[in-house]
Amino acid sequence: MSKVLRFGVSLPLEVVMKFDRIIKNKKYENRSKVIGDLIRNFIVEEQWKTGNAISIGTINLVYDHHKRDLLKKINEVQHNFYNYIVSDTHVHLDHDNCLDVIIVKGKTSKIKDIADKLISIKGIKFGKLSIATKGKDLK
Ligand code: NI
Repeated sequence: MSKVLRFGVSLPLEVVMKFDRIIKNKKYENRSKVIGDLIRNFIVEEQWKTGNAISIGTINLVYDHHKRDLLKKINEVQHNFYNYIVSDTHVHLDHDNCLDVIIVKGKTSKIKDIADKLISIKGIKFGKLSIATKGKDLK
């Protein structure tokens, strides 16, 4: 198990009171877990900025499958970057609309590039990239 360091934080009372209300609503048991999560998020976000960190991400795409050439273009982008694509799950939302959840793994800069290429395809109604971390360097 890794060593633990305790440290004090000084904040205005009203900030702490608001913070405590929020963490109570979010079902956290104590401040340490929340502050730890915030610090880990901060570390991961800083790693993304370098673009070199190996990350895992999900790209959500919502589109009308009747749109001309749309499926072909989505497939083309994925085949162009096949070694970064972990999986592609397709959900038929209704008669017209589909959701693709594409899991990608690789350098953060490449993941963002692939997401931009997919989301910018004409006919995509909604597109969003969510990047996570592989968690390897986090305790
Ligand atoms: Ni469908």
